[in-house]
Amino acid sequence: MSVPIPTSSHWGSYEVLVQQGRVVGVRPDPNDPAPSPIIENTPDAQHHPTRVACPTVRRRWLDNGPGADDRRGAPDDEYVELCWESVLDVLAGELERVRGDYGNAAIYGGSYGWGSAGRFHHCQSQLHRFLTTLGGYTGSRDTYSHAAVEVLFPHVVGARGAHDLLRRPVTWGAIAEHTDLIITFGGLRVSNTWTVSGGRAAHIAEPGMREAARRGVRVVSISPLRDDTMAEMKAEWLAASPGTDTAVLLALMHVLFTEGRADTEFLERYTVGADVLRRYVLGESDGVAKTPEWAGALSGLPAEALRDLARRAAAGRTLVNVGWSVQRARYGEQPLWAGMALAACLGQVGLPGGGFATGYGSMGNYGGGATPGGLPTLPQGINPIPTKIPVARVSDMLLHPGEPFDFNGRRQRYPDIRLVYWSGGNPFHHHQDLTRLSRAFGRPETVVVHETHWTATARHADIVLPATTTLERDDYAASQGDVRLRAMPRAVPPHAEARDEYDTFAALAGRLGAELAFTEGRTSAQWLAHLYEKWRRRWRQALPNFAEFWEAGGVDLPGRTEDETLLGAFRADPDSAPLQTPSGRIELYSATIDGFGYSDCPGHPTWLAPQERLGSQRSQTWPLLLVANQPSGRLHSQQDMGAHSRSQKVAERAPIRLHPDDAAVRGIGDGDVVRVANDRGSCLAGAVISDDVRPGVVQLSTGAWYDPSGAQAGEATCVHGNPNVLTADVGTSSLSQGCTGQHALVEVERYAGEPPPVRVFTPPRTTTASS
Ligand code: PGD
Repeated sequence: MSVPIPTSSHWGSYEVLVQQGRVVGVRPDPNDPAPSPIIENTPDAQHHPTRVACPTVRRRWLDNGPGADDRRGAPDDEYVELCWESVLDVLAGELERVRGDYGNAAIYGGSYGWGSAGRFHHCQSQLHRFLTTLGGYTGSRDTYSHAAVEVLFPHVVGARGAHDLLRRPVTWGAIAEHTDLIITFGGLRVSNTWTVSGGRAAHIAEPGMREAARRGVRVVSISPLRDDTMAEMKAEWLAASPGTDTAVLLALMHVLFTEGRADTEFLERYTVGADVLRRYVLGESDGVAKTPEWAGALSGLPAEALRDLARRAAAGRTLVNVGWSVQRARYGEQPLWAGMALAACLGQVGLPGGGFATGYGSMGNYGGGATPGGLPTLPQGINPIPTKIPVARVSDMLLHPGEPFDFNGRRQRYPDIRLVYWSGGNPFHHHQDLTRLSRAFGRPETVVVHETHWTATARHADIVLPATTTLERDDYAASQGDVRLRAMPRAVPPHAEARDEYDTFAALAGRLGAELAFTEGRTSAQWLAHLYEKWRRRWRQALPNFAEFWEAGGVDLPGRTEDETLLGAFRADPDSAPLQTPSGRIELYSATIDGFGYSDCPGHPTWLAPQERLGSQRSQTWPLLLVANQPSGRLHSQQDMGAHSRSQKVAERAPIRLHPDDAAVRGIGDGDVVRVANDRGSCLAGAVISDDVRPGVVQLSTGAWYDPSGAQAGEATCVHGNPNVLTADVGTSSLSQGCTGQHALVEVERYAGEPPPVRVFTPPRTTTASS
């Protein structure tokens, strides 16, 4: 007889069914209107052989001591199991050595990653708090998700406007009520809405989209993938060539300007730089008119369809949405800025259900209301080391210590990192050009990773400490805009010797004379109550105390807002509620950005032709454009061994979708193993032939565990299908330096012969200290 225990995760709240200390099944939360199938991955992942069982140290590091080592990540590497006390002594000694010899800035604790849901056991907060109590660390800033949004929009709509764009977008309810037309670049992908960083009580986006469709909201989806918008929305699919969205947006503005449909009153009152933009769009400043024919030649979309779309956009309430995937590419700032410019030309910014948005269809909480009152949060302290790198520049930092780089108007230098400390992220999933990343991970003297599983990142570490999963510890979860803070009671005992990271850091802090600073004298249980009560005191209205909250299994979040119109106050009165930009207006031309002098991010929305694009010089060698989007089988690389993720694999490998025409000329059939390659690397994948993919485009989602076991035999850089062996490690631009993992030019061929096995789901060779 199994016992249901409620839990929460980045992919929603659900129940795990527990029998004799093991998770044997899952059940959707009855209060979730659209549960995610990703929950089905949990039982396999929870008890998988790749769980890290004991504290381990790489044999070569143990034998040779700290130092650069280009064999980190070698598939035949050996690990040695040590007892907790010994490994903590070793690690504390190493932290002490690095701090003493090089200073705290030599420790990289940027540690990007989603880790797991839960407000207290949040990996990054725990690590940052720990390193801060030791005197600090080099950190990272912004995200792989949307760095271009984070850096660009403070220039365009001010800091508050940029915050609201991400945190307080118009709800799906308001869209259903007010919007006539959504023009969405990158679609509205349902599987992206299954996940929300931090956990989610209920999935609201999918029902929101259905309701909008039912109420007659029309959707035009500009994307290389038909199913980037769910069939029920009956979207018109404009299958643009990837990376040409800015050209399409400029052409839509061209129609508005030339046909007298641009809202000049709005542009005059609420924006600056409209004239600069207009002259550029009309070709007066550069001699190239951005006509629908011009954009049609780049995007492959019929000029008449663009003309018609611009007219329809001007005729009703229109919402322009640019999905985060679109900005996760070279020059990713441009479609965002051009999207805002189009909304401004339509004169609809600040109207209910109209204007500009970035994030519908990108994550599950977007359009679900806001929780401005915040959530219980573990304080991280103030890091005394000011150095922060743009998060996606990690390989550059490790490979080029001391060298300069540009970022958002500043010239900075990369620090000299000697120790990398990672917890709750998988850079060998999330970073681009993994061969280069592997080289970069060879540079530090020591790499430390806390992990639940033997990911590729753990296999690049010298010291690997086993962490408990969310199911093995008490916590509570909610995300931005959520409806309820949910208790997450421990469901099963810790796997083998896995420990809560709080206890690991407390023990390390104890060895380094910082125990009280880290723990403040509290146990985990006391922290949970303390953080909850601290948060509760902020609300005047009666909320249950911690014991009552825990007993009830949750509390509805107070202070939620649902009825806002983005930039509504600014629209109502731009003089009394100006934006926090230099002009107080929407900056369609930014003198600040122009002043940076970046050729890869000029002072107004500009068409810049990316190299990784159909029709580029490079595409003559690598003729197919790979879209490396977010997977629907799992969250990122998490629980890749789970049932739902496995159900999508083809011949054990990640599925790659090809258009029938592209498959036919290459002699590729459904289910074939294929080799996907370019000059950066190659991977094997399983072919799925589908006309949901635009011709010339192939789609291989991220997140298959990186498996370099066949590399030496020349089989492929990754035999399992991780697209980041193919993507370029280059920033969006000098402005944001964001991740550009979405697009890569490749060639695909049938794999001749017997494909090599996928070995990554077998843990690395481990021995005990005495053997
Ligand atoms: P995850 O697989 O979620 O990927 O990159 P991210 O690193 O967040 O990694 C989280 C890790 O945390 C997992 O390995 C998991 O096992 C571990 N973990 C879970 N719980 C715990 C815990 O309690 N303790 C510890 N120590 N570890 C834990 C995601 C990133 O990838 C993101 S956000 C985006 S948007 C990017 N998207 C793309 C893309 O679109 N295209 C490409 N090519 N590349 C991308 N990379 C980026």
